[in-house]
Amino acid sequence: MSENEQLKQAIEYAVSAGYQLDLEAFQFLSTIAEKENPTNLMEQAIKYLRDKGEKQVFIGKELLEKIAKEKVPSFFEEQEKVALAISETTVISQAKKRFKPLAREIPSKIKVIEDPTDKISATGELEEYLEYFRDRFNRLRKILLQRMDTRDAVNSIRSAYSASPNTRLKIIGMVTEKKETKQKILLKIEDLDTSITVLVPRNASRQLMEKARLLLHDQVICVSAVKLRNNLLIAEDIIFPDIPQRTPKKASEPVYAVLISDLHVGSKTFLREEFRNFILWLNGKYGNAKMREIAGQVKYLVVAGDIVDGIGVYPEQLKELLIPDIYKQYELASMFFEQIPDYIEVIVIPGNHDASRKALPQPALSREYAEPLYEKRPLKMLGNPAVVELHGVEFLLYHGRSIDDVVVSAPNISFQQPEKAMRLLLQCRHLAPIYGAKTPIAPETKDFLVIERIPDVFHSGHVHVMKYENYRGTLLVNSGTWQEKTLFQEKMGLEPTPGIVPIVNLQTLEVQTISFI
Ligand code: D5M
Ligand code: FE
Ligand code: ZN
Repeated sequence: MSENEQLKQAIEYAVSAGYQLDLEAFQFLSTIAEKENPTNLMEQAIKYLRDKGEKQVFIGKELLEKIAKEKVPSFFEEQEKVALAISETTVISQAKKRFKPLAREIPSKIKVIEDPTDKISATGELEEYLEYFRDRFNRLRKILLQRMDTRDAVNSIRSAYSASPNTRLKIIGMVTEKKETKQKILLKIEDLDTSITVLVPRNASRQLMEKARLLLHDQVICVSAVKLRNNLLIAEDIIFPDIPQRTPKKASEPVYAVLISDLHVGSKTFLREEFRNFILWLNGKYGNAKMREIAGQVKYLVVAGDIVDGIGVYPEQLKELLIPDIYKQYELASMFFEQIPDYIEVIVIPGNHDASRKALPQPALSREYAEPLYEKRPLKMLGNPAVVELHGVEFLLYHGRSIDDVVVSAPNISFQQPEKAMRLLLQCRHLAPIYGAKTPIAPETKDFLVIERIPDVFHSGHVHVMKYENYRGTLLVNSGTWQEKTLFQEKMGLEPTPGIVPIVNLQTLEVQTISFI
C-alpha cells in the first residue's frame, strides 16, 4: 500500500469511528507515515480517548504527537537533532567577532585537473570490457617503460617465445595467476596477445620471494628473467611501475587543507556533536588559541566521500539508520556544510554510500538526491577519483573502496594500516588493481583508475582509520571518519578512529591532527 493509501485508510478509520481530523493532524500523519502505519496510530489515539472517557470528536495534532512519541521515539530524535543543527547556526553567527582568519585575505587557487563526471559512457557491453582492459594494460605499460630499468623490456610476450634458451630478458605483463607451492611461486603473466609462465624458484632471494608473494591479481609488472628451453621464465627480479623519489610541489602562501571523509550522516552512529564542534572550530569558535590560529589558516576542506550513510547499501542497514531517507540525510548534511566559513573552498567527491553510481569511476554526487547540498553553499563537486590542484599542490582524491580488497589480498596489510594499502596502490600505479573483487569497476574506454600523474598528496577514506605517511615525497593521508564503530565493524574486528582530523600545511606538506573526540 502506498503512503497515500495508508493515509486514506487511517482517515476512513477515524471517520467511521465517529471522529474528525483537523488539518494540522492530517499534516502530522503524513510526515510520520513513512515511519509508522497511520492507521495503527489512529487506532491507539481513539483507544486512548475512549479509555479516558473523553467526549471530544476532533483529533488534533497534539494527541497524535503524544501517542507517536511513545511509539516511534526515533522520529522525534531525528527532528530534535535537526533542530540542534539549526540552533547552532545562531551560535555561530553571533560569535564571529574576535576571529580574524588569515585565510580570508588569501584568494583560493583551485584547478581541476581530472574529473570523470562528464566523461562516463560505459554501458556494460562485452566489447567495452575488452577495450577497458586494453587501455588499462597499455597505460600501465607506458608508465612502466618510463623507468630506467625497464627500457630494455621486450615488445611483447610472443617475442620472448623466439628468444634462444638461457637469454636474460625483461617482459611486461598483467598477473593473471599466482600459485604458491612448496616454497616456490608460479605466476602467469599476460599481455594483449598471449601469456607466459614465470617461476620464482625456491632459491630466489628472500626479497624477490616476498615481492612475488605480495603480487596482486591483475597488477601490471615487469619481470626480469632467464628464459628456459620450454618457454618457462625463471624470475630474477620483479619491477613495479611505482613512483620515483621526488620533491613535491608546495604552496607559496601559508594556507592549510583539512582532509575529512566518511561522515555517514543519517546513521545512528554519526558523531554529530563532534562534527558540529569541528564546524565550530573552522569558525574559530572551538578549541584553544593554538587550534584557533590553525583554523584561521584553513583555506580548503576536502571531503573524500561517504557524506551520508545512504539507504540499502548493506543488508539490514535500516536498523542502523536514524534517517531512512537519502534526501533528508543530505538535507541534514547541508545544515552542517552551510556553516563552513565562506572563504573556505570545499571540495567533495562521492563514496560508496553516496548518491552516485556504485561502479568506479563515480560521477559527482547526484544533483537530484543531494540537492540540498548543491543549494545551500557553493561546493566543488567532483567525481571519484579526481585530481585537483590546491594552491599549486596536486591532490589525488579517491574514496578508497579498493583498500578493502588490497587488505584482504595482501598478507602484510591490515585494516588498521590504510596508508600501507595506499602505498601499494601507488606502487601499482592503479587505484583498484584487483579486478572482480568487491570494488565494482565500470568498463570505461579510458581507465580513470590508472595513477597517471604522481600526486603531491594522495587522499583517501573508506576504512575509517586515520593514518598518514610520506612515501617518496608524496603525502598519503587516510582521513578516518565521523562515524562510531558499527555493528558490522565490530564483527570484522575493525577499530575505527573517529573524529581525528588531519590538517596539511600546504607550504610544507607537514600534517598536524586535531581530535574532536
Ligand atoms: O566502510 C567502512 C569500512 O567497513 C570499510 O573498511 C569496509 C567495512 N565495511 C563496512 N560495512 C561492510 C559490509 N557490509 N561488508 C563489507 N565490509 C564492510 P564504509 O563503506 O564506509 O561503510
Ligand atoms: Fe565510510
Ligand atoms: Zn566507504
